[in-house]
Amino acid sequence: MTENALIERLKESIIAYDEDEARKVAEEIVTADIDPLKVIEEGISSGANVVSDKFESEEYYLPELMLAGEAMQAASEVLMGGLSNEKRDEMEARTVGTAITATVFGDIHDIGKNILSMLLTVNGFKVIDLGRGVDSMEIVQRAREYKADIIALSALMTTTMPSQKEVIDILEAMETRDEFIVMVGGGSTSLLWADEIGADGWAEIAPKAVELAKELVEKRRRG
Ligand code: B12
Repeated sequence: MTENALIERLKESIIAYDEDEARKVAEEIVTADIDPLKVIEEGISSGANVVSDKFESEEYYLPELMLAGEAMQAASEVLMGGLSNEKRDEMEARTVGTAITATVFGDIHDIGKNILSMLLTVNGFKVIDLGRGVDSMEIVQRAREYKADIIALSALMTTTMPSQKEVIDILEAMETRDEFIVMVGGGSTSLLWADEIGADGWAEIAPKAVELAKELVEKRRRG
């Protein structure tokens, strides 16, 4: 089966909320040595968008959304496993910087955040993943505790985006805003939103987020 056909099969398995098939195809993709990052964008994310449209048009309801989420999670775990093995050999153990990652308060969507955490790790960052639905104050406290370079905040819903702003507001109130690079992202966010709340960076997809994270850390070190 060609590369594109496998990616299409993965996308279809997500739309059909078929976790077993999604895992199976992801395993075939890893064996076929296809770039996992391409698969995340063209298979998983584009499948997620179709599921999202079906949810909005009420063709799908919450159970379908949940099953599709499990299929996405299963596939991304297999793909990330493949990626980290491959990258582990290539990359020296080095720390580019320390990053705190979290899905913000009130939001349980963590598939994208988990992908971001994994990509930051294989690109040499020390990552402290605080999980999902994390309280803003806890994020700030942990960032200070670990002397993090980056705070990366994921939000998938319009109702939880304000928690990204809340983290920045707390940093400002504590007069520690300058100590951290704050990056925001996740389905419902945009560059405009990032600018509006005074974040340092935004990216639409995790691989771009990693590039930007590296650039921002580098820039900060140069002063
Ligand atoms: C799967 C899913 C679920 C799963 C989540 C499973 C899990 N463990 O994450 C389940 C079924 C649990 C779920 C629940 C709900 N969901 Co939901 N869900 C989705 C869905 C279909 C896909 C999300 C996803 O994983 N995408 C794939 C990943 C790879 O993409 P991503 O997260 O965007 O991440 C990428 C980038 O954004 C970026 N990125 C991510 N984080 C960060 C951080 C930084 C710093 C940067 C730079 C980049 C970055 O990199 C990632 C990889 O490239 C979306 C639709 C969509 N298209 O987003 C709806 C969606 C987000 N859900 C929605 C809703 C409404 C809900 C519920 C409220 C439903 C309900 N009535 O209960 C609950 C929420 C409960 C809560 N309190 O959080 C709405 C939100 C609407 C809105 N705009 O506010 C959406 C948009 C669906 C819709 N069209 O209505 N959901």
